[in-house]
Amino acid sequence: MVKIAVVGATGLVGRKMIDVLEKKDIPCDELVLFSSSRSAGKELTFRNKTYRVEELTEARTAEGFDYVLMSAGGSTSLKFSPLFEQNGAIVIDNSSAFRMDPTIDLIVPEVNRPVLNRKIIANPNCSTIQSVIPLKVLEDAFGVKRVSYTTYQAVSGSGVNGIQDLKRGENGEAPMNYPHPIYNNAIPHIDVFFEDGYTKEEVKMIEETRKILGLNELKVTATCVRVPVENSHGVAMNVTLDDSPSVAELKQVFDQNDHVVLQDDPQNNVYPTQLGSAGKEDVFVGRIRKDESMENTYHLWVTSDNLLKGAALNAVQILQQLIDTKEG
Ligand code: 11C
Repeated sequence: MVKIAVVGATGLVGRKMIDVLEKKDIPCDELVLFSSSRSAGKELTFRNKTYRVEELTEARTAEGFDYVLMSAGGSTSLKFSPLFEQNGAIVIDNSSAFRMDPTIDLIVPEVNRPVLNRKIIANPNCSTIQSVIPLKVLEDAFGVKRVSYTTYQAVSGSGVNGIQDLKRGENGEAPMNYPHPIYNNAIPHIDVFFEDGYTKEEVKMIEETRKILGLNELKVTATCVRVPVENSHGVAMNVTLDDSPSVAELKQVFDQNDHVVLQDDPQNNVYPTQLGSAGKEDVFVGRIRKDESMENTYHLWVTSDNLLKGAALNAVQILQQLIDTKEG
C-alpha cells in the first residue's frame, strides 16, 4: 500500500509530476493532491480517475503518507516538509529551501545517490540539473577544473506568470511578472540580485553544481538570462578539463553515455534546440568544440525541458530510486 501526496498540484511542475507518476507507472495505491486554499477545489486526472485538489493544512500531514512530492515554493516547503517528515513520509522537495542544507541530499539520479538518511531530499534547480549531467560525464572521463555557464532560460521556469508575460507581450501588453517585456527581448535577471551583482539563480547554479558533483573547490561561474521561449532551457557551457581530449574523443564519450543525447553535426544543422527538447525527457548536448583561447577548454551547448528533467521528471526519478532501493 503506497500513499503519495503531490503538494502544489495545480502548478506547472505539480501537474507534470502527476503526469510523470502516471507515465512511469510508479506504484501508488492512494494519491492526494494538495494546493493552497486559492486553488483547492480544482479537478485533475490521474490514471483515468478525477481528483479534487484539497487545501494543505498542518493536520493533513499526519495522514500516513509514504512519499510527498513538494512543489509549492520555499515558504510552503519550509513549513510543511518537516511536518511530513516528522509524520514518517519521505519528502522530495522541489524548492530551494533545503538544497544547500548540509544535512540534506541534493540529488540528480544520473549523478549521485542519497546518503544522509534524512526524509527530506532536495530536487535541484532546473538549469543546474541539465548542466551537471554532462559535467559528470566529463568529470568521470577527463576531470573538470572549471565551468562557466551562460543560460537561456524559458519563461515556464517562472511558472504560469512567466508564460502569461510572454503572451501579454505578443499582444502588445505590458509585463506583470518580469521587470521588462520578455517578448522580443532577453532579460539578464532571474530571481533577486545580491549586493555583489550576482542573481540568486546564478548562485544556485554555482553552489548546487559543487554540491551535486561533490566537488567543493570546483571553479564555477554563471550568467543567467531569461529568453522568450515557452519551455526548455539552453545552457552554453565553457568547461576546462584536467586532460586534453580531442573533440572527437569528447563526442565519443557523450555518444556512448546513456544519460545524454548527442546532437552534433553542425554541417547538417544538427545541434540541440530549446524547441526540439521541449516535451522530451532527455538532456541534449551539441556544438562541442575547442575553446582556443584557453588550455584544455571546450564549449558545449546543452538543452533540456525545464519542467520535465529540470523538475518533475527528476523528482519522480528520485522517488523511483528510493522505491527500487527499498525493494532491492
Ligand atoms: C527559473 N530556474 O527558470 C528557475 C525556476 O530554484 O527551483 C526554478 C527555481 C528553483 O526561473
